[in-house]
Amino acid sequence: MFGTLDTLKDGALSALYLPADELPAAFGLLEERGLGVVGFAPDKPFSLPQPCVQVATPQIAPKEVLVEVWLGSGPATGGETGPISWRCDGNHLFGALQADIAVAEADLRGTAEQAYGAVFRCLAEQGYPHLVRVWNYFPGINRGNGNRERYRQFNIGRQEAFLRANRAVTGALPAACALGTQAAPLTLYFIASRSPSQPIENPRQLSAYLYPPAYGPRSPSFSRAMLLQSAHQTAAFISGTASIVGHESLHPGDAAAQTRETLANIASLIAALNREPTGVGFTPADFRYKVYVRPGCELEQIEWELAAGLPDAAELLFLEADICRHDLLVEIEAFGARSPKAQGATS
Ligand code: 3EB
Repeated sequence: MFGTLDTLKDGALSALYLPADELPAAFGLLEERGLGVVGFAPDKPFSLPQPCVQVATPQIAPKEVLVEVWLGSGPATGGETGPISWRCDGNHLFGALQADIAVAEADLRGTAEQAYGAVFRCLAEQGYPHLVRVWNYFPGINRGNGNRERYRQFNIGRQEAFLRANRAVTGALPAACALGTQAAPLTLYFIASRSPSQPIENPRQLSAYLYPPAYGPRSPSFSRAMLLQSAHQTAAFISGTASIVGHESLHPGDAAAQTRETLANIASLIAALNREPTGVGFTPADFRYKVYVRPGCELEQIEWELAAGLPDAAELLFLEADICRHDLLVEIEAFGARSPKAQGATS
């Protein structure tokens, strides 16, 4: 059901979800083309040549423990720049950082600013200036009242780092997600590229970087999706997407309705991707989905809505995480790619 090794395309950036116990068998491939490996279990179950990130968002489903593997478009090399370990293939760079938990607990704003500062220095030094996608995780995302809330503090620090690096804080921003964990330090991983990608916004939603001050003194620095073009593929990163229309959270307390609204947002984003001159007729079947579910929230009705709203073969990974607004119960992100041969196809 999940990507297998024989589906790999040369020259493409790809994400695979492998059973954790199949990693040793894939070692040769990972050594050559692996950019990074992401696990969702509490321990680091493997030691590999590339950055290995442990994200403290426990896997809920499927039952088989999976790891997320990013493969580059060709032979990969790696290194470390400050607190970032990275690997790159000449087109894309995958990097990961885990900040010190004590620092993160005391001053999330400062930690976020330092973390993003380290990312930007790494990108400048390695020559991959364009941030395409960032995954952000830290404990207690909803803790703290009003503008002391940790997600809002994170947004201040993140935007401050963009400004200090002379980067735009509207428009050309990476796709992203920001989720709350029960423990573990601020954990961040990202994909950057040598050439720019196309940011895509969702007509159903106000751009997050334009959210009014009611959601915090500094807006979140991300775009709704990124369209990544190369000679070998067109890929799209859909940011964490939730039951937000305009700037308001809808359907508080109703996980099924939130899931339907989120799917409507994703459908609207896919339509927006396809309206781009470089868009390629993406369908929901081209994507692989990660579904974050708030702890204590019933999985069944979310699964039912996804089964009703997505193609039969849709690949879903369910993870437990706090969502960045206390009234949201579910958030869904997606990655998809089409090869030039498939481009324009109607299937
Ligand atoms: C939202 O649409 C829901 O702060 O990086 C989604 C994706 C969300 C990314 C981020 C937050 C982020 O506002 C939350």
